[in-house]
Amino acid sequence: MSGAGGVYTVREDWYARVTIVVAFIALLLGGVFGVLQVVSRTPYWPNLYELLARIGLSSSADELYYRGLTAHGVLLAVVLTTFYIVGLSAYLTPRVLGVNIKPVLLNVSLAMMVVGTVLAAIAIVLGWANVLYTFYLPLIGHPFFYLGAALLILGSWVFAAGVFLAFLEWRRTNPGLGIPVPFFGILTTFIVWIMATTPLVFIVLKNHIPASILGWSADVLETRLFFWWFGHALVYFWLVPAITLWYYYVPKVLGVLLFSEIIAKVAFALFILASTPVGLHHQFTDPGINPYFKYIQTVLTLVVASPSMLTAFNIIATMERGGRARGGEGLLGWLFKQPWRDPVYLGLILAFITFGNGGITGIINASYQLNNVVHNTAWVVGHFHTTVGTAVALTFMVYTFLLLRELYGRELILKNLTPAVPLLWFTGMMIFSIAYYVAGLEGAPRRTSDLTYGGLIPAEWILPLQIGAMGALVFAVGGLIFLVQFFGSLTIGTRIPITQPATLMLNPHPPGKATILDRISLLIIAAIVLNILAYSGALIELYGRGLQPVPPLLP
Ligand code: HAS
Repeated sequence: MSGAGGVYTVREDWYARVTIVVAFIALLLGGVFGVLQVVSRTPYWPNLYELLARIGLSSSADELYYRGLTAHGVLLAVVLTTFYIVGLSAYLTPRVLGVNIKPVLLNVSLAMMVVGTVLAAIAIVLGWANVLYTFYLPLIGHPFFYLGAALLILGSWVFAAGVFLAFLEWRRTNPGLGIPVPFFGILTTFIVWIMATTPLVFIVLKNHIPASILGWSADVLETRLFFWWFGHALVYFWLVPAITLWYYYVPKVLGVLLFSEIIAKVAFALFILASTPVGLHHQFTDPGINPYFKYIQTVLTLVVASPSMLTAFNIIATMERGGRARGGEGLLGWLFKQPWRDPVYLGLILAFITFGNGGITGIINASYQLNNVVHNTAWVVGHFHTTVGTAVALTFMVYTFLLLRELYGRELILKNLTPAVPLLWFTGMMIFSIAYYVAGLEGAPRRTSDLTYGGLIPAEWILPLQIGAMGALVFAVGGLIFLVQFFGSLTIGTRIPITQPATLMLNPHPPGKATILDRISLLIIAAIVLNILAYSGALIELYGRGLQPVPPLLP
């Protein structure tokens, strides 16, 4: 099949088809664990883990809860996102650039990622790694868990190498041309990913794998410092592809140009610069780190929040431009002229609006003082379900309605139900998140198997947690409809000829001349310098004081 510039996309499309199917298998399994969890930890609702323990799945409901929570977090926050993002990028890269990704890199990457996922899944499903998706030491899991995670990440690095090589090839044949916005998004995604995962790979090799295989002791604060150096940048690895799809699809459907291509590129550049040097905002309550270093990273956190605000402005201005071009008048008339009947558009905008909810709570989390109120409470659960759980996951789901036709060559089944997916997900998530914010502000904790505290649960927690659980069931129904449509279309959907990629991915912005923003190497150097500045103080403090290793502990 030929695409932009006559490029053949057979290998990339095969890779994308497989990885996106794996991503949605993860959504299916992770979703089941999510439902089990929310029902079981809602006060006065049945504890499903107790029933499962009674039929012999484990000796204790508590153990099953942590096993389920590990599975839920790893499947959704790691497997769903990573597999979807590499798949989407494999699909977009040749279409936007007109350059192929080297097939050998696609094959090696896929093999490593799948083997890694299977190894980690074995460890989690058998209850050998109840360490949650943050796997803080000294809690320790089976070596399969860490080796699997390492393979998954290294496999994605191999894919990233393919994207970078394709970019260099494009740059060689297009000197002086600005990078097309959708590809700028992909490039940003993988630059952030490599910068994020480098500290993680270092600490997993230094501490987790020796602790797991040889029982070596490790320093807890050192592990957490490197984990969060990765952990916050990770969220922009999830977010940037979603933003890329908003930038691509919103103007395309409205038939107008993006309000500002420069603002879009500035936003991506800021993500490259400031995604990684901010992890200390997850460690405000950790002792042993000088508050000055935490303050520096608080400021940088506000810097990394700014590209999201630029995105908000750019998308809303594009919507207004499109609405007015379609006849919308007055202050808000343009809102009624949006193509709301297009379920993909509707879903992307609902995901975008939900990001407003999650983003604002992120700013609250990032405040040194307010973080003390919300840290480790249900509030944080509300925050990440609106960000990664909706801004990202809902964007990926609704965009897949298009990919079913354009990538898999299948007609969507149960078409009339399609708008229900974004509407139920959005409504359920709003109820869930707001109720969990309220519960969190009342002090309800996250990550505890017994929320009733042996019958001593404060009355203020009960109603919000129950309302939140109802919201969760609403968005779970939306997710179920999506999964039925996705897997159903793949198996019984009518086969259709695949649209020419060139028409699907026609770039609404013909790229202009390169500017300073297209000097990717400068951005990378500046980002590395910023990381050194932001982290050197905390590292000198940590290593200067001397490590205090403790032996690993089985959960
Ligand atoms: Fe976060 C914890 C701070 C963004 C994910 N975050 C988490 C965790 C996850 C997560 C998973 O400072 C939990 C980790 C764990 O297990 O412990 N986060 C932020 C900040 C931002 C932020 C400042 N987070 C994200 C994104 C995520 C994500 C994006 C996933 C994709 N987060 C924190 C902090 C913690 C944290 C602390 C630690 C908490 C603790 O104590 O444990 C910012 O990047 C957010 C900027 C975004 C905005 C929103 C812009 C508005 C938009 C839409 C506007 C729409 C409108 C509607 C107005 C400022 C884009 C228009 C209407 C129409 C009709 C069109």
